Formats: sequence, C-alpha cells, structure tokens
Amino acid sequence: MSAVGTTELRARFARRLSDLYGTEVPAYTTLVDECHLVNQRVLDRDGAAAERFGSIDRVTAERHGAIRVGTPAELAQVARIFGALGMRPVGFYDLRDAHPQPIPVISTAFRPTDPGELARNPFRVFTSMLVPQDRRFFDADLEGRLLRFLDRRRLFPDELLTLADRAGRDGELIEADAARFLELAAAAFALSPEPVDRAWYAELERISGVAADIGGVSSTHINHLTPRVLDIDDLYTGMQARGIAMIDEIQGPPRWDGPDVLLRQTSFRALAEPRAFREPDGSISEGRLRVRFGEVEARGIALTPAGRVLYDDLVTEVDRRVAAGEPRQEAAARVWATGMPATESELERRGLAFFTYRKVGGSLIADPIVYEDFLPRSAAGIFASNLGTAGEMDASQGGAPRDLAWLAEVIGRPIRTPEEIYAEQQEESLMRSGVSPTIDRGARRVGSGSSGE
Ligand code: OOG
Ligand code: NI
Repeated sequence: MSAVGTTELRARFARRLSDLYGTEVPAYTTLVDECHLVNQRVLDRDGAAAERFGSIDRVTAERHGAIRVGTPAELAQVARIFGALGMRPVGFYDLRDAHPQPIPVISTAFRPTDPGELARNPFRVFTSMLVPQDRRFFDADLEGRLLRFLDRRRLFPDELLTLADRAGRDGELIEADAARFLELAAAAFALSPEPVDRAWYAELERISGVAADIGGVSSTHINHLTPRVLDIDDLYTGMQARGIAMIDEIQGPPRWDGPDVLLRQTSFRALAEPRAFREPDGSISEGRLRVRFGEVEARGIALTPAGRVLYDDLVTEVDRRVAAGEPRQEAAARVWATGMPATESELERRGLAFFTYRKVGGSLIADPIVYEDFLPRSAAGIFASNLGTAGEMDASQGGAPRDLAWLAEVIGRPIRTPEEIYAEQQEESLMRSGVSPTIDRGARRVGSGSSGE
C-alpha cells in the first residue's frame, strides 16, 4: 500500500477543511470564487510580477484557518495534530492588551517553516488559547469553574492523537491510516451539533464573546478559513457588489503605490448560525450564534525588526492623526507617502525588509521574502469586529504574565520567532551565493519579475 507523506497530508487536510467550511458557511464559497476572479485579473494585468510573492499555484491553494482552545493541554494536542502535517508553532501574539479591544487570549501560528514546504503548501492555523488566570477578565470563582469545565472535555479522540504521533514520527502514513486521520481531524474542527448550555454560555459572553466561544462549548471549531488574494482593494469592492457586508476597513498597511509589506486583511461579519441550546430547565431549544466568519488576506514582504519598528511608528502616527479628526484612509496615505520607502530597493538598502539573494552574472539579485505570519493588531481587529459586544474588563486587576518562553514550556515544544526564520533564510541564500552577509550592499540589485520559487 502506498504511503502519504507530510506535505501531501497537509495539502489534503487544507482542501478537506476548505470543502467542509464551504458547506458550513456558503458565503465562504463566494469569497473563494471572487478571489479566483481577482487573482486571474491581476495575473492577466501584471504577468510574472503577479507571482513575485509566490507562484499562482501556491496562492490559489493558500489558506489560513483559525481555532481557539482553552488550556495548555489542549494546545499541546493541537501541536501533535499539526505536527503530523509539518506545521510548527511560530510566533507569540498577546491579544489581551490589543487595540481596539482586549481579547482574553494568547496566540501562536502553526505553519511550515521551510521555504520549499511553504512553496508546496503554506497552510497555517492561527491558534489562540484562553487565559482564565487573567484577573482583568475572570475572577477567581469563574476561573475555577472554567478550568473544571475545560478539564472535563476532550477535544480530540485518542485514535486521532495516536495517528498524529505516528505521522509525526514516520513522516508519513499508509493510505488507509491517512484517510482515517484526515477524517478524524476534519471532524474535530467541524461545528458540533451538541447543545450549548444557555446560562453558562451567557455568563461567559458577558465577559467576552471569545471566552464564550472557547469555554462555553464542549468542542472546538474552525472559526474562519482565509484565502489569499493578489488585490485586496479590488476584492473588497467585488464582495460588496455581490451583496456581502464587509467590515468597515482593510486591516494592516493602507492602500498605496509603494511595495506591498506584511499583511493586509479584511473580513465579512460572522453569520448567525442555528445552534441547539440547553435551557436552565433542561429543555432543548433552537437559537443562533454568530461565531464564524470569512476573511481574506493579501501578503507582502517580511520586514526586519528595524522595518517593523518603522511600521509600528507609522501606525502610531496614523492613530494620532485619526484621533485629531483626520479620516483614516487619508491620514494613512499621507503618513506612508513620507514615512515608508517607496521601492523595494530602498527597503533593501536600508535593511528594513528580508530578501533572498542569488547570483546572476556578476551581480547579486535580491528577491523579497514573503511575510508568512500575522499582525497582533489586525488579529485583535478581526476578533473585535466579529463580536457582538465589547464585554467587561477590570483594568485595575493584575493580568497573568505570559510570553513565548512560557508558552513553549507549557506545551513542551520550541516556538520559533518569525524574524529568526526570515533572517536564517536570508543568511543561507547569501552563503549559497558565496557572499559574506556584511558585503557592501551596493553590489546588490533588487530583482524584478518572477517570484524565484
Ligand atoms: C483569530 C483572529 C486572528 C488573523 O488572521 O489575524 C486571525 C480568531 O478569530 O480566532 O485569524
Ligand atoms: Ni485570520
């Protein structure tokens, strides 16, 4: 019997989840169709330049999902399942002090880290974990009840975890095991028909819709699946023309004529889906919950730590102007026009973005490294725009300290930072070209045209 390797398992899982989500959330299918149309238009218009940040095959298949869990033990199990798909935890995002609205979670993203694997299938999952210990959100009594509830539930069956460990160890599964693994994994992320305890859910929802979505039900689910688009402004208008209500803004960098940097995202609001509820008297009734939505993203070049400081400064400056009454779009356009380098070469010369280098003839050509990660502020914006109410928070209470090292420790796995991965990729390309990383930057040229993948 033939075996299914890690890469193929990941690609099959991404496709399977996409099919599942399409049947559960029909507007997602509309979004994917519109993305294909826009991507084809950009390809026709820009030719090879359209593939500068990844081949069209990669971009067409590309998705990120998001899930939310309650405890380190659950997150450790998630790491085993995604580990079977060649996805490792990268980055640490603390959304508890995020603007525009604090969310009681910390997050990481599971994704391939090797450039070849990313090119073959970049499927990634933004994964958030509740922090019931944070007193700004939960008092000691509620923390205790939450932890008891979370400790009692089982998100993933043993059979799934056993198959995941086997795939992780062997780098493949025989066809029959692969089929079973994919079936169990997809089922674990589907919306459960299990009735929701009305009173318990409502109690958590008063604090945060995200707390209720995580700790108010006995299973987890994929809460959005995000295709990638090459022109997100075009997509935004296209979706509105199809009658889908989008959130007010595109998150992240503004629309501008300079290079695409980092990540731009937008979404449509969560749909009210029918769900069964268990009432306080034990009876079952039907209600509706808005938890699952649609999101789309456009990716650009990864910024170095220095580039990221510049980006964050521009964000702060735009906020300042908006607070003073300027419309956001105009403020952002003005701030970016003066603050952000207008070309890739300039980003390269000033060491603000990551590139890989290759020798062509006598010169060194620089190709941009695409940003594979997330932005905490955009993430908080995406969470917030899809919550009914802002929830309650007592800022005078102490929070629970959490960081990347803490998270790595409690899930028992190393977590890499995005910047170290990009830097390593850049260094390796320089070594391969026989160039010392400190060589005079004047010898380099920023390449144009194809993605170089
Ligand atoms: C995750 C929201 C963040 C993104 O793309 O920034 C996110 C969630 O809603 O669970 O997916
Ligand atoms: Ni997302």
